[in-house]
Formats: sequence, C-alpha cells, structure tokens
Amino acid sequence: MKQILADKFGAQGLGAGVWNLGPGRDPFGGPTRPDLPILQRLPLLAKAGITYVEFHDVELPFHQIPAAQRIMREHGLKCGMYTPSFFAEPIFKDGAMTSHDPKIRKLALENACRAVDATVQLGAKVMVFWNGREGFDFVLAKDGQESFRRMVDGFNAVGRYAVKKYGRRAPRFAIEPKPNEPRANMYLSNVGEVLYLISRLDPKLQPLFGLNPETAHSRMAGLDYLWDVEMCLEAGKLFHIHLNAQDTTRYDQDLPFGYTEPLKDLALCVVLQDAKWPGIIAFDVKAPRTDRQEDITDILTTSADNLKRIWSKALKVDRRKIAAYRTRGNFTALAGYLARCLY
Ligand SMILES: [Mn+2]
Repeated sequence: MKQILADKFGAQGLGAGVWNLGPGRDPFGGPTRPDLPILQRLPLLAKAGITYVEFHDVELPFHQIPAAQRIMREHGLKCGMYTPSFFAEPIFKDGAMTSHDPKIRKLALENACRAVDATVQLGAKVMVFWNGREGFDFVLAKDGQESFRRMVDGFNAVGRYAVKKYGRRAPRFAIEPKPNEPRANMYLSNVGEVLYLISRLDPKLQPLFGLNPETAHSRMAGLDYLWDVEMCLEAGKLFHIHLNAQDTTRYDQDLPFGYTEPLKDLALCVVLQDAKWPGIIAFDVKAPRTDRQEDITDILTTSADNLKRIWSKALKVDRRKIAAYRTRGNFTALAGYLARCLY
C-alpha cells in the first residue's frame, strides 16, 4: 500500500499520530485493549502505510528520541510533526499560556521550548500547538482580553527562542483550532481566530506561524472544513493538515477520513490538488473502543484507502466544468456533477 500511495502523493506520503492507536479509553470507561508502549506502535504505523509519524511530548520525551529514531529508521518512518501537550498535566488544568499564575506560564514556555528542541532533533519541519486547556468553563473566570495578550506574549516568546537558537533551521509553528472539549469554550476556537492572533504577533515572527486545521474540529463548530482550509491557503498559512471525519456537532470523534462527508472530502482533494499542497497529508483519527487489538490499524488503513480512492477521483474532476457551473450559477447541478464524479 505504501508504494501505491507514494506514487499518488509524490514524496509526501501519509502521516498519523502514535496516539491514533490508543488502548480504547474514553471519559466513561477504561481501556478495552492493551496499552501498547509508544515505540511498539511505530512498526504498526509503518505496516498501515504511514510514512510520517507524529508525537506529543508526553508520548516521546526528549531522552527517548534516539531509541525512537532507531526504530523509525528500521521501518522507513520519518517524523511529520511534534507537539507539546498543555492539556494532560494537572498543573495546566486552567491553561498554560493563559494561566493566572506566572509560574505556570513560565513552565508552559519551558515545555514549549523543549518541544522546539525535540522537533529539530527529530528532523520535523512543523511543531503543532493545540492549546487544549486554554479557555474557560465559567464566564469572568478569566479576563478574555488579558488572556489573548498572554497568548500573544507566549507565542512570541516561543518564536524568539526558536529563531535565536536555530536560525533558519527553526521549525514552523502550526496552531490547531478547536471550539470546545476539554473546555466549554476554547480560545483559538477557529481558523479566523488563529489568523487574527498571528496578525498580532511580532511582525518578524509572523512568517513562522500558521495553522493546522482539523476536519472534526471545524465540523464540531458547525463550520465548513473546506472553507477553513481555503482561508488558510489564501493567507499562505496552511502549514499542516489533520484529516478525519465527524458525525455532526458533538464530542470530538476522530472518525476515519472519508466516512461521513465523502463529497466534501472530494472537494477538499480538488482544492489541495489545485493548490499543489506540498505538505504531508496527515490523519488525526482514533481507533474506536470497539475495535480489537488485532484490528487496531483498521482506522488508518480505512482512512488511507478512502483518501486514495477520493484523491484519484478528484484528479479526474473536470475543472472547466466547475468553472462553467460557476459562471452559469448552476450550483445544484454542480453538486450533482460532483456526486457523479464520486459515486
Ligand atoms: Mn488534531
């Protein structure tokens, strides 16, 4: 499968996170499968056709990088991105960069800087920020204006650290918006909000910052994922993508790519092809609790297979026909044409 996909996507290959192959824990129940050690998940990812693996700092701490790299070399894996997790540790329960406590904000910055070092060490070009606990559950629990300025200060500080230490080797930073979960209301909840934040950063650092839009996160907010991606492209800020599927506005499901809205996924592939998207096509999916251990990579192979199929159908979509439907204002007919291309 890897060979077929490599032909399709040139040198880019597919990406996925080690967390995609978890033990099946959810907020209401414990694991349903063995909690496979992170390094043992790497061969499974490779076997499922993944080229670029992604890690949180808690999954691959700095001192374990050499061990991971040995296994990655053996299996032809590269690191697609690395991300600090400001959501797992109890100390960050009310946010990291936006915490009221300056000591916690300092700790957040230290974690972020260590993650920059790990990203460079792993040879990844992108570090993702998903600031999972930045936000509020109760109104007036935080001063929103002050919180926003703290994020500006925090991201500026990380950017300055990366440039000072690594110069042109500094990774690019992709902020991943999400509207809610775990907080009732999250800061940086959508693409527009992140673009605004970037516009407020130190102008010298702004080129380092972009986005990692995720299908499920846009859909949870009731927003259209394709428009979110188009906004990133228009701004020159599409630095990474996390593809999956989501069953309407509810908790984050991380379903296989292509499952719920294949027609929208076809349109997404058309846009990525026309934009000559040079980055990795990465999945952020979650092996469901009901899948057995021996079937744990079904979530990846199903996503990859759907992508492969939809991508090749998108290559055949006649762009001149789309232009003609647009000119004539025949939008329902356009929808019908896309359906014929798909089904
Ligand atoms: Mn994600």
